[in-house]
Amino acid sequence: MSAPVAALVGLLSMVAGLATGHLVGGFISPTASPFLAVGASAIDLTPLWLKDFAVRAFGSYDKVVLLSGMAAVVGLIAVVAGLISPRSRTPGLVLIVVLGVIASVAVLSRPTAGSLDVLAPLVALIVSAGTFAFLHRLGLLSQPQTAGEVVGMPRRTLLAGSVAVAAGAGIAAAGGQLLVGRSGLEASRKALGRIGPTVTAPPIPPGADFAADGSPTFITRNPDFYRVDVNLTLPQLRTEDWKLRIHGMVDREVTLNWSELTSRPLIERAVTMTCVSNEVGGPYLSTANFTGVLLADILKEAGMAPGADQVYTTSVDGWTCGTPTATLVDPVRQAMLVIGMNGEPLPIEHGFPVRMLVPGLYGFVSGTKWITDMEVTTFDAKRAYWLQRGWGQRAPIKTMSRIDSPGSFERVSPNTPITGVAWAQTRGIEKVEVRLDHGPWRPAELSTEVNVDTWRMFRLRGRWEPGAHIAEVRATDKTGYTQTADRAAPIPDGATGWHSVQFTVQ
Ligand SMILES: Nc1nc2c(c(=O)[nH]1)N[C@H]1C(S)=C(S)[C@@H](COP(=O)(O)O)O[C@H]1N2
Ligand SMILES: [Mo]
Repeated sequence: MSAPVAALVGLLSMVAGLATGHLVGGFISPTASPFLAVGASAIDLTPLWLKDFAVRAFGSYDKVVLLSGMAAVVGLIAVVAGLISPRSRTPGLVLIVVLGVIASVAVLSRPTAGSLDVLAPLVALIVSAGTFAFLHRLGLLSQPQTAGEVVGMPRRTLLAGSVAVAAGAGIAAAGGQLLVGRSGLEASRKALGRIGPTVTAPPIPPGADFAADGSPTFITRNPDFYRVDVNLTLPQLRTEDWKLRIHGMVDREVTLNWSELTSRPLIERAVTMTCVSNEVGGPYLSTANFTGVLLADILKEAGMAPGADQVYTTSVDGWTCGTPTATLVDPVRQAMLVIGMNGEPLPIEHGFPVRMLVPGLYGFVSGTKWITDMEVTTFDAKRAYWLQRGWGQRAPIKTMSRIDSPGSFERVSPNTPITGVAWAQTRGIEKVEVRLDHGPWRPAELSTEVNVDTWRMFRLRGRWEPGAHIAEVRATDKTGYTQTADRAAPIPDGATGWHSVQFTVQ
């Protein structure tokens, strides 16, 4: 058959298979979807330099980019499957079987995989192969028998067959997508109602931000809170099924279920979380009132052995994180197992039903979402997910600051204040200075401090000359340390350097 027809046959068969697999995955578990499972495996296998490049180039769109890239690669292979089968369908079928096996391995190697999950890639394989055989036959029949002769009927049949396959695939994919994002878990999360702590956080004072002048609001709304994780699909973990096992170098193992955890004293605290991947001036930091149980109390009950220096935590989907034991029992820092965020149950994308939070540490060494396992161990014995991929072992949050207004290359009026945020969790912000056009540093006004584990806003008022300007900012924390101009990349343990913004006064 002709190349375009062969390519179409290959492409449609692949789409039909993947869409049906996605639908079956929707019924079993999102990670059973062959397409999503291959994507998730790709994330885990991506070499560091590529991951780094993807985050830098595409920011939080890296997952969309990954899925589109995968679609392009799979599409290309599908076209090849068609092109290598101009007469016999065998070469194409062999290629489809190879892909089916790869998808099955990807599905079964997901940490949360159940044995039923393999049904999704199997169905995908059968549908793909069946569609290929069917369309291939129609394709052959529709070809001119001898030069110049066109066979009318079968060509129309090929067209009808193709349209039917495409429509069926579309419906299956859409159905799968609906099921993958099904609202069952969201409903049971909502049913928990407001999370009422035993000890509520003090109200946020009115002077805690300069939002009216362009700083972020002190509390970040849950939907606006930055999100960073390696997940293509969100773990669907119900409170009834949640359990946390604390074991390893302990005097006695402790296992907690949801009601055991939530019947303990619940404290609420405002904390600013930060991601180590945040570039100078970047968006990966947010603040919320977090409600949870003090980890120090739970770890005291378990009794940690003196030689233990790492608490190695695992989420339900197998992501791991290593946290220094000392930071978890520090009475000042108040590390928590978090169940509530701004009065609501933890949103699913932020770790529902339970996550870890350690003020002062970047999220990758402290913020385990969907947490189910806690092993008391040593840094020598176990290496966590990001440590295996070149990031640091111990990562306290660095003293940093960011200008939020004026925005980059914004045109503003002469009396526009320069505002932004500074953060130095556990130490607190002492001073923020701003300078214009490399002139002298000028102390900025600071917002009311809420606690040392949260960000603090700054504002510099003035009348700026018309024309182009560059503003720079640097913060000093309460230990007396002032940010230096030395630029460091986020990897391995956090970016450094002054944030600067160019703007024009009209
Ligand atoms: N299970 C799991 N927990 C995780 C991650 C992850 O990929 N998987 N990412 C961590 C990182 S790098 C950060 S910065 C914080 C971000 O938390 P947030 O998405 O709630 O802001 O979660 C941490 N916890
Ligand atoms: Mo992070």
